[in-house]
Amino acid sequence: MTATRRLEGREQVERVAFLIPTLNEAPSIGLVIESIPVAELADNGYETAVYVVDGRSVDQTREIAVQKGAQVITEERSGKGAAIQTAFRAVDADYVIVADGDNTYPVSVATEMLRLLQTNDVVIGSRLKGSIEPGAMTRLNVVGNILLTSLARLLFHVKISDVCTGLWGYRRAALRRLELAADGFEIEAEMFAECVRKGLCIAEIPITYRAREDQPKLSSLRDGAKIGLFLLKRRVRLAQLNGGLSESEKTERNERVKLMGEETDAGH
Ligand SMILES: Nc1nc2c(ncn2[C@@H]2O[C@H](COP(=O)(O)OP(=O)(O)O)[C@@H](O)[C@H]2O)c(=O)[nH]1
Ligand SMILES: [Mg+2]
Repeated sequence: MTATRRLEGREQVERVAFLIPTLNEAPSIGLVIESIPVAELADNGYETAVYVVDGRSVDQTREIAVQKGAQVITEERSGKGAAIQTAFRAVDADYVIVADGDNTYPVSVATEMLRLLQTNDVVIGSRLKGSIEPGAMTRLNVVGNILLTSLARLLFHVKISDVCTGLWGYRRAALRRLELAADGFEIEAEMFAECVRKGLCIAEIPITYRAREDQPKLSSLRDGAKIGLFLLKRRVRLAQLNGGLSESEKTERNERVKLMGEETDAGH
């Protein structure tokens, strides 16, 4: 899977690591790994490594992951956030893509994500700017996601369109700047709040969200409320650090989020 990438006249290998948190995802983990566009990435000069960050799965998740060529990292503490933090510490790559293991997110867009990461620090796959397959999300979850995203925009003055997405891509330097502590499903809200706090530039790709085969671990009301409260707390902490924002600072923040197709001139 070694490839070279021509950068500024030099041949250079760049590595992309996929991190997939799993808890009993045997029906889907194989499909997720298979749909990573390894050959397309190699054509574009990227070497790919896949890490499945497994909680205490009691099904065949780990065995299937190994069969499909992934490395398995075990995080015995429960929670998606704990798994992601452990993986961020364990893995060193030029780019890191995080995607759920239930095959609801299209990891096939990875090449496009990497293109956007040439001029942005972070890229997310946006379901709310893209589409949601029939049956992929309950009405309650659609409303919850819209409400949490509106809350995030209102509190942080950043035009994000899907704060709870499970598809994130990072440049190495951006990832290293995040200080994360959330163990559960608040992890996306925390990654977002940290991106804002560190002034990182976020690009968005509209994606199609697919239905999962079985039941999610997330409880809509309990986890939704926790995520909302988490955003509020992080906003208060940011206000304590920064004081109030001027109108020009609010505009500047909003301009840090770019939807694919818009001009991305963040420059690095
Ligand atoms: N390692 C680990 N992964 C988890 C845990 N809870 C959920 N996940 C994974 O996190 C991803 C998102 O979980 P899911 O239940 O689909 O939540 P939703 O998509 O936000 O409704 C899936 O790949 C899960 O397998 C956990 O406690 N540990
Ligand atoms: Mg899911």
